[in-house]
Amino acid sequence: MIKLMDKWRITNHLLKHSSKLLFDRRLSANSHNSVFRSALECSESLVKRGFGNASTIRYRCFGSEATKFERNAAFSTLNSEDVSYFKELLGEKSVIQDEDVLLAANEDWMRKYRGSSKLLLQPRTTNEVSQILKYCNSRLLAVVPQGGNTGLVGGSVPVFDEVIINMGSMNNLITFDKGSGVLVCEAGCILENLVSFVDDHGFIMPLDLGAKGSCQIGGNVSTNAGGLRLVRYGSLHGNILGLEAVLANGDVIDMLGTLRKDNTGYDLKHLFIGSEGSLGIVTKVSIHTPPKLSSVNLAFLACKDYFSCQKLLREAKRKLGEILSAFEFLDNQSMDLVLTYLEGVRNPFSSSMHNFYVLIETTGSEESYDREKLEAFLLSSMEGGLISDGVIAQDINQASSFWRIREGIAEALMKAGAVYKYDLSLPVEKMYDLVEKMRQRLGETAKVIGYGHLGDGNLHLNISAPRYDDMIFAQIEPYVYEWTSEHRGSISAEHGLGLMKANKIFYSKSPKTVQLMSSIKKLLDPNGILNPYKVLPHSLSSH
Ligand code: FAD
Ligand code: 2HG
Ligand code: ZN
Repeated sequence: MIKLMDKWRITNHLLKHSSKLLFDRRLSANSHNSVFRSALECSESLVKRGFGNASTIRYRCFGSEATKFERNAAFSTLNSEDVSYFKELLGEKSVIQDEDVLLAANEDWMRKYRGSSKLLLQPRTTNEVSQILKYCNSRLLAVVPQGGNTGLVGGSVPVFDEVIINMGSMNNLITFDKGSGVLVCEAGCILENLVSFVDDHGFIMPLDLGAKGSCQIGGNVSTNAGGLRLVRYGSLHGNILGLEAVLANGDVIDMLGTLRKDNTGYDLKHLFIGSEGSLGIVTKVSIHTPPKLSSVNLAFLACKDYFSCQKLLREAKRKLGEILSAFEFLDNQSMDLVLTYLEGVRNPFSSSMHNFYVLIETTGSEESYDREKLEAFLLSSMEGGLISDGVIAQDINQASSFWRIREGIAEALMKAGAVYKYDLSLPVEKMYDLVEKMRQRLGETAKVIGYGHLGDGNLHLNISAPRYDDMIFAQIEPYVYEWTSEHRGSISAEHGLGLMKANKIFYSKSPKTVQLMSSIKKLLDPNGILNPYKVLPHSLSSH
């Protein structure tokens, strides 16, 4: 699907490559998939840490303070009758007690959080999910809904012995309207498969993220995942037209509408978007997919300082407006990490002396118009000194290699050792001050790297150290949350609160808001069996 290529007329030596290819992200998606798999493989080598088992009543996790709290004593413990019930309901094959499978499902992608569940269930229908939850609720068995298990806040794995309800077997497409682009599918569909499917029909998914090869649309909806295209298509609160969810008592709530407009009272689907499996299990979703446009360009640019990145963003929003589809940034330290730890990744620039890098993607329908716009923008940005070097992807491979640098940072961090991960919304002007402050605080003890979705004001602050260390941790928290709160930011821009930040919610939400959230939780899940210990502070969620 590689399309025509035109000469980029600007001869300015700063932009070294003067041509570009229109490219198709589906191809690059395939390469990301293998990138992602290798990330999982690489994490195999990380040292295993033993913590969090059902016989003890403490749970310790790295990356947030060494949290100690008790298993909710109101919950029952799984017995053989429960297992027999599930086997009768789902069939033997969908009731998993195999130790190796459980080991993987008990542990998150970063290998920071580990539970000790003894049972994983794989429902195939909404009715099965409903029967499972009805039974668990009556027995007071706690559960954790699990999608692709790529979450980064410890939300997708059990804390103690919760039953894992894995949604991977609910992976059917239900309908696709080729006129409106409305896709209705089951929650366990893998994002990348949906990307390919709609692409074949001339549409694109309105979200894209590095974990696309494993994450599921139900997981995306439940975390309200942001990713690389939010700057263009907005959040899932806008793109999800409807969903079906099963409540803790087994009631199936059908909100699977496909309309763009529906103001018939409270729009309850929004409660399930971003609630991280704490209010219900999402079983089906209806999503609006925009038409795929023919003209896509990707520029990898170098900037001398953060101020230039900021200014470039302002200019891009003004001058590229309707064709801007991604605006991502990474600092020099992020680039170093990727070059050091990922095989086959090359710096697009011969000099490695740049302080910041920006990826700008444009997507439009009129090749010559889009090209002229981008050229004019890059030219004026160079003349204005905002860009110190730049390269435009010449073909699909080059475009993939640029995205590989940006999307590979999380994987490189995993390879580098221990990582403290923060996902913050901040005013763009202030964002990088925090990275610098953290560098001052940590000195030589750890590497501080900053990158993220600059176009959305979303910083991914990561602190990388050879091993987890309480002294390092004490320099990071609570400072990072206090600073974010002082600057009226959010302590979770897109990853959610999960277990990591359940007790930190007050940094971003007022007590009354949290109280109302807790009342909603109690209304929908009075026994608190759905993803306990996550999202809400433990003081409010314990029974
Ligand atoms: P899981 O990790 O399995 O679950 C996440 C949460 O949702 C858990 O609380 C779980 O209980 C709940 N859940 C899952 N499925 C359901 C369901 N059907 N019903 C109810 N609750 C459910 N995130 C971003 O926002 N933007 C990014 O750019 C991004 N990039 C990433 C890159 C990499 C390499 C990795 C590893 C992760 C990235 N993430 C990103 C985080 C993660 O991929 C997203 O949060 C994703 O949406 C999680 O989907 P999942 O299917 O893996 O869900
Ligand atoms: C990304 O944008 C993901 O690459 C991961 O959200 C962020 O690793 C992180 O901190
Ligand atoms: Zn991100």
